[in-house]
Amino acid sequence: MLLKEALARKIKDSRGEYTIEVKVNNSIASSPSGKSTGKYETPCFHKSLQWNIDFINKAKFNLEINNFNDLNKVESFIKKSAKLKDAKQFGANALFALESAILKALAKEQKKELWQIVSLGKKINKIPVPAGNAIGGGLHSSNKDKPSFQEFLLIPQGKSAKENFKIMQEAYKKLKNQVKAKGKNDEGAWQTSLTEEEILEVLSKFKNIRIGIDIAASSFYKPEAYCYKNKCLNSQMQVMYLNSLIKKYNIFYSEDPVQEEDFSGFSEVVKSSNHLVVGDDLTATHIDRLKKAIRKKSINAMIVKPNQNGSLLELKEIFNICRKNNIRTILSHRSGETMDNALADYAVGFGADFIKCGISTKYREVKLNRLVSIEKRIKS
Ligand code: 2PG
Ligand code: MG
Repeated sequence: MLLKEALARKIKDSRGEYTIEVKVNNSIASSPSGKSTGKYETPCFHKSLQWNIDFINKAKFNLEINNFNDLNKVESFIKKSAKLKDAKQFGANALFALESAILKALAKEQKKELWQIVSLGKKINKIPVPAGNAIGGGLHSSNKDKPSFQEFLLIPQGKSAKENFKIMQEAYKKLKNQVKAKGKNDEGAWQTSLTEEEILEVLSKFKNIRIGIDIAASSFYKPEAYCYKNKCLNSQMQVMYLNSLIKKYNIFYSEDPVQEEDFSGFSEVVKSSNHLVVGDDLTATHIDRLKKAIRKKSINAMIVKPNQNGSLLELKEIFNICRKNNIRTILSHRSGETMDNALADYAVGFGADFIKCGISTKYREVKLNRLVSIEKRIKS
């Protein structure tokens, strides 16, 4: 495929904030945006959203793109023409939307699916398991008496993506009354006044569902202490408190249990439990942070967010490093989402173990539906 030009424009995300959409030939891709953003995330845009839009609209690419690895040419072009040391300085949202639109156009031209382009034709042998946010607190929720933990995730144990989607949806519906829901939050998860323990108590009654939590601990870490509604805990107490919850409620997955600078605190959680200890703000989808977390044995699972990095080539490398080091991978949406469903293609194509993309609202359902249709295609 000869990539001549791309068209960029601004669109609104699910939170009503502006983000970037890029069109290559007739293929469209866009980037989401986060609210509980990690300190180490790549900035979304270079100088501003408008600067990136103007740059893309004026660029004369003239690049021959025939497979996933040819994104190298795109990144070199950007570095040279925007005079950057690293393509990521272009801004993660802008780079991701551009690369994603290029791959979608390539897929269309080669009459393939996006996930086939991403996997470079390798045989796909697994469909990622969804981890769906059902109940929310922290920065994503607006009710005053919300829990401090940001997300309570349902990790279904069905035999297929289709069954898993159904299990999550049914549980999500039941939860509305069980947690006395006060509307939905940014990710379509129920808002509630119940405490962390009361929510875990409810979740532990479901069969076929394992419990995940995104503590997003940096968001309530006031210098030196984790401050909840009714208590402040130092780092050691935070680890002890979490370990007691993990044990009592048989928690399968905990994301960002301590704040994003605390590699040793993460290691303590890994040492003292045998569940998935997931880095998100800690690792911020960056290779160097991942390598440090591996050296320090801080995690055994990692969140990968395309727009926390921007480069799909680096994302591929991250998946390779994780595989070699036995780190489970979770490809994740953001709290501000678009209708782009490519997250499912990337999760399948890169071979992610899990996909975190919510349960409810059209922005989340579109990704789960895409996962189900990819599964159907692979099985047929
Ligand atoms: C997270 C994400 C997605 P945000 O912390 O894992 O759920 O939130 O997009 O606000 O960073
Ligand atoms: Mg997180």
